[in-house]
Amino acid sequence: MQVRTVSTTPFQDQKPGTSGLRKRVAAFRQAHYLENFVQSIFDTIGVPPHATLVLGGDGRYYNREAIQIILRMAAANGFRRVLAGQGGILSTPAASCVIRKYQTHGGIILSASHNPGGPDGDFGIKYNAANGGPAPEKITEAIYAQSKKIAHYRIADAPDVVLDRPGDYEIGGMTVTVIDPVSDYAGLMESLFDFAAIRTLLAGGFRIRFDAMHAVTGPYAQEIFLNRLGASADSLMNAVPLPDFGGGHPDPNLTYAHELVELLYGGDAPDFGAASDGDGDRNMILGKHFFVNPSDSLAILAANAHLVPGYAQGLAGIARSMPTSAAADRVAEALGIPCYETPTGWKFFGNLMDAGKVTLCGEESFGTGSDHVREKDGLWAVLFWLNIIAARRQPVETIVREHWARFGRNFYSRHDYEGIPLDAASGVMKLLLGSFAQLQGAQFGNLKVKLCDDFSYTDPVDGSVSTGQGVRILFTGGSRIVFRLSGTGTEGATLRVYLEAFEPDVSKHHLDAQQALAPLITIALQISGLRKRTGREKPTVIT
Ligand code: VG1
Ligand code: CO
Repeated sequence: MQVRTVSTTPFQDQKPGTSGLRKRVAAFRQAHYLENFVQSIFDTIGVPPHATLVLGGDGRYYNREAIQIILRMAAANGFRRVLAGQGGILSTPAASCVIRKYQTHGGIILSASHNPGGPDGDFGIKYNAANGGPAPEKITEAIYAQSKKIAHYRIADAPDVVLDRPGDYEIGGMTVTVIDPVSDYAGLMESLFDFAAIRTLLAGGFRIRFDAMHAVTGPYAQEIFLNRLGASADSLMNAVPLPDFGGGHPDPNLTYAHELVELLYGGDAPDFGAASDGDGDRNMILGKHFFVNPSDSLAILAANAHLVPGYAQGLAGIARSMPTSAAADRVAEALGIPCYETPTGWKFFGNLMDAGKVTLCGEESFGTGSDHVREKDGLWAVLFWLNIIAARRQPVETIVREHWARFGRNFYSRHDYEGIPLDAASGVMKLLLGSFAQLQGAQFGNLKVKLCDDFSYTDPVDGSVSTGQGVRILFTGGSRIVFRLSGTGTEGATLRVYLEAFEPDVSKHHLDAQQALAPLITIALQISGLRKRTGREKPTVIT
């Protein structure tokens, strides 16, 4: 094998965000750009003898080219084997599953998740460690530091590997094992959930509709819902992955998954609707004419986990990201288990799961998962819901309303201001950070500020500290407003405003969330001056 050592110069912008490095496709296509980052990963993690790497992506534009480059670099950097998804495909949770099942050294996942794809869209890359989870901050920081001083990368001269048929292929002394991207994952799902009960539910006329949004979950949904659970073919939509996701925005929320939403809110609606994102780690759950807030979803899964075979032995604990509503906290309290509050991003859950401190984790951003893998998992959440419905024999809406009646309702919403100028976004944050003294104890109508701070987190397992994780304005009575800048965008800045109010009174649970949160929305606009600074009258997306 001919290994070339190529001289290169660093790029200054390879800092991983909330979930890996995301840039426009055009940025990744610059000479040496991808190679620099991949070499920085290998230099940081070290490649021990006989190491195996998992490699796959969400199938978006540039996925195949990137995989060929990474295979040649893996061979040149001393990997013994790469497990690659057939066709270059592996959903994020499936990659996590494969890393764990085959006890590999780690994996590289190519995805920009819910960001649009195509030649003018986004591409992304992230490294997951041997536990199957996103590399923790100290590793992503080290990769970034390495990317700023890199001088060479190593790459083998070898022809492309055919990725379209399972089997073993040789490249520069390294074996590439092309695996079926679906079967290990589908097997894991079957081991956790009561497939027989779900099959009976579906056979009895319960109608479901799953929207893969032209992204990676299509083949997984085909195998799990159609082949293994006997759902009818019309249960799936947009199930063929496309490199540009059909021109859409593969983000399962009320705005971007509107095709599914219209069906579920229309006449003769199915009983259950769900969608997943570009790389398969997010989920949206809908009932007939009903939307399940993701924060509520986490709480409801926890409260009903005893009905699901994989979790019937009990939960060790729950973790949620800071902006996620406190609905899960009350369930944890009732179950007598701990609830942890972490910064945004799945990488903060890994240590807690590895240490056996938590079983379920969730984020308000349509992410839920458990310690079965170390990523959030879209189809897992859908199956969890179907298992609960099969056991309780109640519609989605009834399950949610009964939950609120028992635990109280956490009205919740997130308002995103996307693509605003960077200086306007940082101006808003700076203003807020400078107003803590003034806000502390301030009275707004019947809401009184109890505390404001810039959230920081000390990992209870390794003691690492993460600061600057979002401005929190906490009111007496449990209401709060959180302001945060997104760490996954590729253009301008996205300001996220998270709003939450707790309502124990069941006679008010029917209210619309925006209506119930109106006083908080007014306060948020007032104290941040965001309309003036951003020139935006309204958020781009409300979830
Ligand atoms: C967003 C979400 C966060 C999630 C992250 C990755 O991050 O808010 O909860 O973990 O995306 O999800 P940010 O920094 O833009 O708010 V995914 O499906 O893109 O891997
Ligand atoms: Co995702």
